[in-house]
Amino acid sequence: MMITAELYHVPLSPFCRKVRLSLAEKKIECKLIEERYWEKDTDFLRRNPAGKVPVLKLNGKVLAESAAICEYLEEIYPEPSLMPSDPMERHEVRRLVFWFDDKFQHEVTSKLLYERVNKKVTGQGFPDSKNVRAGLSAIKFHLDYMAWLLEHRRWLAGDRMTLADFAAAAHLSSLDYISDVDWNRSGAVKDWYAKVKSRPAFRNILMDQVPGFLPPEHYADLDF
Ligand SMILES: N[C@@H](CCC(=O)N[C@@H](CS)C(=O)NCC(=O)O)C(=O)O
Repeated sequence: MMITAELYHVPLSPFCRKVRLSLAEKKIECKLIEERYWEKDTDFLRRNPAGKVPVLKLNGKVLAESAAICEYLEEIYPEPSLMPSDPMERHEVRRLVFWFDDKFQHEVTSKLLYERVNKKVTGQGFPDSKNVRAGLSAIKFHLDYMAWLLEHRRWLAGDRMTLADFAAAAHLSSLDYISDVDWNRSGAVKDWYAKVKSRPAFRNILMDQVPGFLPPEHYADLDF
């Protein structure tokens, strides 16, 4: 059966990027539709009453919440798999997906990306320097934690690439677009990101352009 997929998204949203990566890894072609979620369009709110992106329209079905979307994709398109089969290993993937989408989001992404980009795009004024300082300090702890994980494993959640790697790479790539990741802090994290970044599934994300924000040269460079 032919698959039809449309993703309502914004380019630098890590939640949208995680879904884009899952779709691309599973070779599901998807039409991207930019959604100005802050304008709270009624059609958009009908699709997702939470008023958040991503929203995926897949074969006529409307799906919301990035974790729920990715698990659904995994269930109906199990190959290539982004979840291990062992329950404890699945738990580790989910723990790390939440680590990035909850803790990292709260402590880093919202303090840097939202301050520097979302505020400007949505007309909410200038970055709060206190938040930016807090984000720049917190990202160091997170990079060190990733480095520690990668000392023991080939990928973040174990010896295979999983959804946890996509969740982390989605946040870090959005922050890299605004030059907020110090890749010199850990060779292990840099090598891991080089591996994820060089996957065909990542290509589309490296081509994103956000008007008013120019990415650094290394952003799309596989040999950064
Ligand atoms: N838990 C949601 C979070 C999605 C989210 O916060 N998306 C942001 C853009 S990065 C958004 O749409 N925010 C609008 C709002 O919170 O009203 C998910 O994983 O899908």
